[in-house]
Parts: sequence; structure tokens; C-alpha cells
Amino acid sequence: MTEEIRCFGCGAVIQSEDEKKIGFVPKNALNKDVILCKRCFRLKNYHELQKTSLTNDDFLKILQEIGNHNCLVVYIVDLFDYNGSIINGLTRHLNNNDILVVGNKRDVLPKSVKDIKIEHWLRRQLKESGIKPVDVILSSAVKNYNLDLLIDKIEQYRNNRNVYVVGVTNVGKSSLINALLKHYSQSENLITTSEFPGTTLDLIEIPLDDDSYLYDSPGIINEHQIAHLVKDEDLKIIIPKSELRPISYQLNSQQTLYFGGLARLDYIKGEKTSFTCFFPKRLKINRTKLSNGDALYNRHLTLQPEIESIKDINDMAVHVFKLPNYKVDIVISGLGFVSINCPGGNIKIHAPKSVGVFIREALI
Ligand SMILES: Nc1nc2c(ncn2[C@@H]2O[C@H](COP(=O)(O)OP(=O)(O)OP(=O)(O)O)[C@@H](O)[C@H]2O)c(=O)[nH]1
Ligand SMILES: [Mg+2]
Repeated sequence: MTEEIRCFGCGAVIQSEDEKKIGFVPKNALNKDVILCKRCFRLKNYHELQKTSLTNDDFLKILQEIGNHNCLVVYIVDLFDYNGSIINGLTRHLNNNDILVVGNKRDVLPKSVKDIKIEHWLRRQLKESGIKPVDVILSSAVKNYNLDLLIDKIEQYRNNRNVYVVGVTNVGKSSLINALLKHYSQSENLITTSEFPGTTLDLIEIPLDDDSYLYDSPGIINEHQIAHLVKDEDLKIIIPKSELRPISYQLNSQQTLYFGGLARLDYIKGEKTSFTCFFPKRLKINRTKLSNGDALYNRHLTLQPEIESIKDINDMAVHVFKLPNYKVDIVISGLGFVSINCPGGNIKIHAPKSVGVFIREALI
């Protein structure tokens, strides 16, 4: 890295010239040992976000820079939103560097599911994405889960090389590094984290030993992430902070469930059946008759949160599923999933166009 002074919170190069640009610190505050820029200070203390203008090209440059070093890459994915965690062309950018995959936010998935099942599922997903990791582990930055294992695996695979932590925005890269810092060095200087996508702005260097470092990196934007569609103040509703709480609805055909104003499930055809919904606790689920469904959405303000750019339910993408004769989850990527066992039943999902909707063998 260059000799410039960088913000400890987000990695931006510190400057005192332009208050509106990233990395601003007033001249009289430049003499501290650990420097935090104005944006990180306001995020930490007032939970207020100064928007930045970094583009995906900036992030790709950082990935390519990582690809130019012989290093261990720790690729963090969000277990709650695997689809939203994919970085297109990851292995190409990284030039065959070793990749250790960490499935973070384990705490959000139900405790009743065994880790080994989630790990096998994650390995299958990675194989489909063409990623061949040296190893896969599960973690939770908020519950300090598997931190020892993470450290051991990093040590095992890094062979004295530097370590780069990469992933799309909001998967918990900085939170996980902070958890390690708190746990192992009782450090009070923590990296900035927040529910706003795009918190970290550049590489942040953390010494591992005398001659190697671990680097946090800014998250790549994956437009499939639902977090990019909702208003900043609604991010708290959709980013789960704890285990998803299952709520079961007994639905007759021709009934509809709205997940806030963000997505909808129509039960088109089938016997009366239980639909078990796993969504963040703060997201309200509304049940209505299918015949009222469109009107309820188009009235607005009834279903919250909403996506400002989608004024009419017909502007959402429609996904139709015929259910197989075993239990499945219908996943609305980054929002939640519905478990159903209803052989032959017909389901229709409305969701924003960029958001992945798919069916999988039930996790629970
Ligand atoms: N439930 C849960 N939430 C987590 C976990 N790790 C991070 N989060 C939350 O996810 C959000 C994003 O966390 P960050 O650590 O800022 O994510 P990041 O990957 O560094 O994001 P960028 O810097 O934007 O790339 C915050 O609201 C965190 O509290 C976890 O293990 N479990
Ligand atoms: Mg970060």
C-alpha cells in the first residue's frame, strides 16, 4: 500500500481540502494516532450516511490488484442471500489465488438446521458458480461463531502470505474482521460497519504478524441484492439481525401473502396447505384474497416498506412454480423464504425484476 494516511474506518485516503469528498478530516484533527474520516464519524455517532460515488470499476480495480498478489483470499458470502453474494468472474479476477469461503450470518438461519447440511448446500452452490475453494466454513460476526475455526483455517492456508477479505457489499466483511479484532487483540479501533451497502471504501490494512497483513476490502455491488432497491431508512427492516422467525399461514387456493410491499406470493391452485414463512422479524406479512391483491398494492402506503420506483404490481417480475412431491422452499433472494409441502400445487411470486426467485429442496 502507499504511504498516504488512510481512514481506519473505511480505508479512504485522508484529505483536508474538500468536505464533500471521501476521506475528509479537518486539518486540526490530523494529529491523532488513529484517524477516522468525517463520513465514518457521522456513521458511527449519528448513523447518518454521506453518499459516495464509487463505481463498480473502482471495486473491480481493487479485485484485480488482489489478483496480482500471491495471497489467500477469504471470500465472504451471506448465507441468507447466496444469490446476492455472487461476484461475477471472481476466479478470473483473482488469478487462481487460493480462496477460503466463509458463509457468514449463520445466526440468521434456523438453529434447528445442522451446520453440515448448510455447508453441503453451500459447497453445491459454489460448484455451480464455478468456484473451487480450498475450504468452506460457516460463521457469524454478531454471535462470534466459529471465530477460532476461522483463524485456524486462515493460518492453515495462508502460508505466511497476506490475506484479502472480499465479497459483495453488506455480507459482513468488516463486521467479521472487527469480531476477530475484538476477540484476539481487544482492539478498540474498529472498522466502520453499517446496514448501508458500500460502507468500506478502500483496502484497510491490519497487521497479522511482523511481515504480513490482512486487508478488508470494499464490497462489490451485486444488483441482485434487494438492499439496493429499498430506501435507506427501510434497510433495518430487511437486513435480519437475528434468527428468522417462522410464521405459518394455512392458505386456501386463491389467497395471497404480501411481504411488506416488496414481494408477494399467490397460492393459485391446490389443497388447503401450510405455508411457513421465514422472513426478518420486522417485515410485516399481510394476507389477502388473490382477487384483492393488485388493488391492495396499487393503493400504496398500505404495504410497507415499498419500492419507490415500482408504482404498479405489474411492473414486478412474475415467477410461476408447480410444486414437486417433496417439501421445498421458495426463496426470494435477500428477503426470505417460504417452506411448502404441497405436491402439484401452483404458486406465483411477484418480486422486483432484479431480485432472484427460485425453488430449492427445503432447508428445514
Ligand atoms: N445477523 C447478522 N448480521 C450481520 C453479520 N455480519 C454482519 N452483519 C450485519 O450486516 C450489515 C453489513 O455489515 P458490514 O460488516 O458493514 O458489511 P461489509 O461486507 O463490510 O459491507 P461493505 O463495507 O458495504 O462492503 C450490518 O448491518 C451488520 O450488522 C452476522 O454474522 N449476522
Ligand atoms: Mg465493510
